[in-house]
Amino acid sequence: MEQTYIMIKPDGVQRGLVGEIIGRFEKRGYQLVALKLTTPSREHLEKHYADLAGKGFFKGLINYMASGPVVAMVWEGKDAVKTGRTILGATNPLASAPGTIRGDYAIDVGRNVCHGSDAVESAQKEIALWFPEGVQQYSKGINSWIYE
Ligand code: YYY
Ligand code: MG
Repeated sequence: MEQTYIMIKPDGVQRGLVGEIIGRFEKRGYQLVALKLTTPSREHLEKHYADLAGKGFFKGLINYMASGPVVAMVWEGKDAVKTGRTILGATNPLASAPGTIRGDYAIDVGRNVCHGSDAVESAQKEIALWFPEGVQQYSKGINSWIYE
């Protein structure tokens, strides 16, 4: 089964959106296989966002992401990476449809509440970076009511 790295950013934690965001993935049918509340170092965030190091917004992005605890999670299920991005909405919240997390709860791109891996390969890298200890493996009896 595919896994994706989903993170509630410091603004999502401060604004009390943790339960709401987790609930959307749970209710959709995805399975939580790793979860922690952690305040990442700038060095760790620079690794996570290494692909964006040349961008003008990079310094602001690192400052924002280092400003408080984040909720780091791994969600597992069919097509988890692409569907995870659909659940989050577009990078710019003003371009996100209502019904998505960003479309319901955010306005500015630099305060867009959540992160989701953009490809299976980046998901694997991000999961290894945030959960070097590994994730949980367990089966849920409800799966036969979610998957045919
Ligand atoms: O994957 P996603 O989070 O949707 O967007 P990325 O292009 O990977 O950028 C990561 C992060 O950077 C984005 O969630 C907000 C911030 N950002 C920004 O502050 N200003 C931009 N013009 C683009 C991205
Ligand atoms: Mg991205």
